[in-house]
Amino acid sequence: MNLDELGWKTYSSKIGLDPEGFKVGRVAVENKSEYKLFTSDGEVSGILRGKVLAGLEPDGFPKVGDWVRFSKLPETGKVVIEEILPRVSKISRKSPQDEHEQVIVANVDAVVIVQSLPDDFNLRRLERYLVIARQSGAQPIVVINKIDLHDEYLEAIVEAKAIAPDAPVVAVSAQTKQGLEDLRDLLKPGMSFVLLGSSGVGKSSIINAIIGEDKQVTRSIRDYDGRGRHTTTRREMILLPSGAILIDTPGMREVALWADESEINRAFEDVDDLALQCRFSNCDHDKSDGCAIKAALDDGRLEQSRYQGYLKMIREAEYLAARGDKQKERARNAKTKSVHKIMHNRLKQKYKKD
Ligand SMILES: Nc1nc2c(ncn2[C@@H]2O[C@H](COP(=O)(O)OP(=O)(O)OP(=O)(O)O)[C@@H](O)[C@H]2O)c(=O)[nH]1
Ligand SMILES: [Mg+2]
Ligand SMILES: [Zn+2]
Repeated sequence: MNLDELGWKTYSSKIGLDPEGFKVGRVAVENKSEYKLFTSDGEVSGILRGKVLAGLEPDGFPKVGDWVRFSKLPETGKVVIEEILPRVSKISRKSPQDEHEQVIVANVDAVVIVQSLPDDFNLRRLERYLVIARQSGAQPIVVINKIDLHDEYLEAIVEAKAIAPDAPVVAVSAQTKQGLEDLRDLLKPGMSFVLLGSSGVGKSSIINAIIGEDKQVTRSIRDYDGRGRHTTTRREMILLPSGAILIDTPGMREVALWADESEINRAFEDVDDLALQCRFSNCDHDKSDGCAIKAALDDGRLEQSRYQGYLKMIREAEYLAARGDKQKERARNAKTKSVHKIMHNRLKQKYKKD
């Protein structure tokens, strides 16, 4: 492994860093207390220095895709992660447990959003994934899988393109390998990609089909009972022979947004453009006169379901924004407290010695 095979060139060109004088590696897997790192010396196991301090920051722990600086621990063969290098992108969602930001993976160049025919193709969900991708700083790519199960997949491509005009949309079958070349062409060497999508859409199968061996575990479709059991249980970085870097993830049950209003508006340019055409700048898009959105809903230029999906996301963003201020305050307090405690203990030690 050399650093460029891990995507260092793409990363460092964005961040302007030169690893001269320190050792860097990339987080390939997060285990409970250890991290599998890919480094120029191969695969190593890393533990985190300053775990307590890392835990005070909402996204202070290393995530798959992170570049880290490490030092060697003598004898054990393990290394210590000293620092997480700046992230150029991060995929975040709202944590199902505590409604904080949860970083799923870091430093990816593109998000491969996977849906499958016939049952998991859903435009409203696709819109949510597109907002997540936009918010992350990575490019979206839309993959429609299992086209062997559905003859009318061309329609699905047209529908997906309509709501993701600036993203490549490819239709594939991981089983028959149809369309796979189109996807492979998008997976450029040295670039990092994360596959996102519901459980069972075939994310791991696509990775296996691309590398041509059954590396990732997949499950027989008979075993899918709709209760949302995941086959893939952890995020994992996989280096393709072609030089592209993929991250497989467990299916998301709920696409909980961590996004702000401006990113949502960018993903809904059509709605945003309409709002600019309303007669009054403070239009409520409900009872106001001369509302361009209402007009477009009436004559079918804007689909009701798309508009409702948009409103729902905006409400979620407003809720998060309102909570965000409180959370920041709490995090600040927690940090001050712990720093005080550390100072206090140091003083106690000092006076003991004196
Ligand atoms: N017919 C057909 N079946 C497929 C295709 N791709 C995947 N499958 C099947 O769909 C099932 C789920 O595939 P996985 O690759 O495990 O799905 P996943 O998205 O990785 O699921 P999680 O790891 O649980 O998130 C398996 O039984 C696959 O064999 C396809 O293109 N066509
Ligand atoms: Mg999987
Ligand atoms: Zn209006």
